[in-house]
Amino acid sequence: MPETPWNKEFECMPAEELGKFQLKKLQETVAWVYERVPFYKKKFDEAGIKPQDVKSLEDIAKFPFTVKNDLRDNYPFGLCAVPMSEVVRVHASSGTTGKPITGPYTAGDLACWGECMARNLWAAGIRPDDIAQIAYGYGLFTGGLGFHEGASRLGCAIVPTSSGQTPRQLTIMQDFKTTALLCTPSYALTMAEKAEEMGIDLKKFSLKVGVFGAEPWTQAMRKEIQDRIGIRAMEAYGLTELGGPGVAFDCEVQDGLHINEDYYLAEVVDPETLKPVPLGEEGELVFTSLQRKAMPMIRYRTKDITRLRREKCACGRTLLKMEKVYGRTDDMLIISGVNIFPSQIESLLLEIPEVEPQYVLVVRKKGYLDHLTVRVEAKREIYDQGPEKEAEVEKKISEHLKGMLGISITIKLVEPKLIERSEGKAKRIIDERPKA
Ligand code: DLL
Repeated sequence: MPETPWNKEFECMPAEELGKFQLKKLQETVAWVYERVPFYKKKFDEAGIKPQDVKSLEDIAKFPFTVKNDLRDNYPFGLCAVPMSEVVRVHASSGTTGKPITGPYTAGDLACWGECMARNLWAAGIRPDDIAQIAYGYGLFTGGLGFHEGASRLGCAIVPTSSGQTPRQLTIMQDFKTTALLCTPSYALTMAEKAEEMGIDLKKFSLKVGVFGAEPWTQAMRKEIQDRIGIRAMEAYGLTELGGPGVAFDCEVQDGLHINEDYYLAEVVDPETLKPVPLGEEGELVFTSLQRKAMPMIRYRTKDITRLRREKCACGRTLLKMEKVYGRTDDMLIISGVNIFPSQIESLLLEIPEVEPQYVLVVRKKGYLDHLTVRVEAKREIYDQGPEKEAEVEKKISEHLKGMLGISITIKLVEPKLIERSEGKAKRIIDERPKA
């Protein structure tokens, strides 16, 4: 028997009833921003659409999109729909270029965040008697405090270590008998590796579950974490622009992430034509927030690539599912005309027993063409066998990638521990192409 969800009413609501709820919230949200945010008023007026034109959920397609640059242009609080006196917290994402993206919250927004995250943690199997070590970064990043909000709501014991200082994390984990580890998947692997180095067997710890997110990771990486740490590896998805983690989460079935549909209206669009695609087809994920007050988002283009599925999950939840994010439209590499996501390469590397799951992709220009080199760490026993063995493994990987992806990729085996370890989001791509 599946366990009852945190919020059975909404997580198991029949689709028709949920649709009615969403429509009401959508009408309120578009009216809210139209009246309060000049940016949205202008954009809606230009598109010839008024809040009262929203008669069905499909009408969302008539609204203009919002993109990251709109947030940058209105930095820091130009898209805020409430006076500062009602804002109680501001988060921000570092972003790779330019100004950060800000995310203000009202007290009500924080309460909603706590609810969304409590669903996530509960679905992962975390209960009030658990001890949750939050090793996502605390600060402007939404990871640490977002999980904190949810864990407080759920009522488990919080150990707010934040990220970094790995040996100390491990000591605390052992001494406090931590049962749930919350961090990025790449940091979980960094911890596993550190533990192995220190001769510590994490499987003997009290850990039973981890909730990982904030960066793309494959099913193969999930398995690796589960096997190495001896826990169930569960997932969280979200982004600063929509309030951080808590947008979607996976359940015990581990087959797709349930979207908190009473808070977020999801669409998938073709990234080129920007037309909505039918359920089940791949495209860019677009969200409209339905209950946020400080900074609602209308049709925010996430750049994350996935598919949506409406199906009754074996866990009992009726919430729409999104598949694990395959990658982003903007970290998609095009090598010899083939679109490649780092996650595809990761899955293939994890099939090679001679290497560690530590890699970076280096993109360079060779003549007119982009060329990809994968630097991946050899296992110690392979590396110690010397250059001949290395060349043999490089050839093996290169042939494997060529067979699966159809393109030639240079493989460079590197010494164990050479690749910089992640304490937060892993940096997987080094782009050495000249800037246009
Ligand atoms: O990473 C929020 C978060 C914190 C999510 C903790 C989960 C756990 P940003 O820093 O704004 O927010 O980055 C958002 O990270 O558009 C995705 O590309 C990526 N991302 C987040 N979660 C996942 C995931 C947080 N589970 C961007 N799988 C998003 C794949 C993810 N990518």
